[in-house]
Amino acid sequence: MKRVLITYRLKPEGLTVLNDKYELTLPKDRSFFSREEVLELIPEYDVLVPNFSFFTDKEIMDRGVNLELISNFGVGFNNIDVDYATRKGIVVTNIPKTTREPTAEFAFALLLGAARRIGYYDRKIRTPQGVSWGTYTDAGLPVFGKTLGIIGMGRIGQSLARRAVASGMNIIYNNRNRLAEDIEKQYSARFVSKDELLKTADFISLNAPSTPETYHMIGEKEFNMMKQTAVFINTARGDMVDEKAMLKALKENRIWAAALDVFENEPHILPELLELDNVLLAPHAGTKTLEDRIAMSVEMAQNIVGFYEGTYPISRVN
Ligand code: 8YV
Repeated sequence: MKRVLITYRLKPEGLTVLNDKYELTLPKDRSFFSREEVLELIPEYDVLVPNFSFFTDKEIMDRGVNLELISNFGVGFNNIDVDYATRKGIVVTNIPKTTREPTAEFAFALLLGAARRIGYYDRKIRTPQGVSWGTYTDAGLPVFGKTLGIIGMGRIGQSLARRAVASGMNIIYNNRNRLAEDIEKQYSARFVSKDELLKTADFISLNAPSTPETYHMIGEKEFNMMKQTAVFINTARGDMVDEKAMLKALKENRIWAAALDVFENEPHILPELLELDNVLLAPHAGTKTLEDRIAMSVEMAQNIVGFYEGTYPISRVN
């Protein structure tokens, strides 16, 4: 029986795909195994299931002498040294199907929330001084008729575009490769350079993967290129943005607002960001619904079954 080490508390519905056929170990009384615990256990296991916060590096793979598969619980795999896994002949899989719609939905919720200042209103209305109910209040920004610039037009970017188009937005995008014409047509999306996108978009959403090439791809120079009324949304990975430069841009009102689900040093958030009214914050919650977590668990488990039994197509990243 193949042995599977899961570093976090997975939903039982996901486990039913594996039960009886695989021997599973996962933390029962808390959310995560510590790195030390994984290092201790890993030599006995064939499969490792990390989540985005478990760094699966050389040390883990070298200790995992029986490791054949790393079945990542997430679409992003910047937590895994994929090159090293490839060199060791370890297969790495991810879960692009079930993370697509919830992440796009959350990105759009953040876009609307930041534009219409929902977090700000909610915060203020609860305070003794309250909010202004006056006729002259013009705190928000409309979304209808505005341009959304999507950096990274993969699955999640396209699902975000679909929602934005339905809300009357125009789409421009930048991507490693230009999309096929029929796909562009679906969203009336126009391919532009990154600079043009930064200069002309009213809303800018980051939906690209975190790689060494995309590290700090949005920094001081990029924030300075944006419109003063720009809203920046990040549901991808925190390390793609120079957080200090973003803080400066927000403090100096160089841009209008930011809506953030991810941070450079999660779960640590720059304390000064917490003090700003033009920032909407979430705790890496893009896929945090019970239904989506169950679906993600099943997709992850099917990667394992597919790998060993060939009964499901698997999503390989190497
Ligand atoms: C999850 C994510 O919260 O899929 C990803 O890459 O960042 C999120 O969907 C995470 O993977 C859970 O570990």
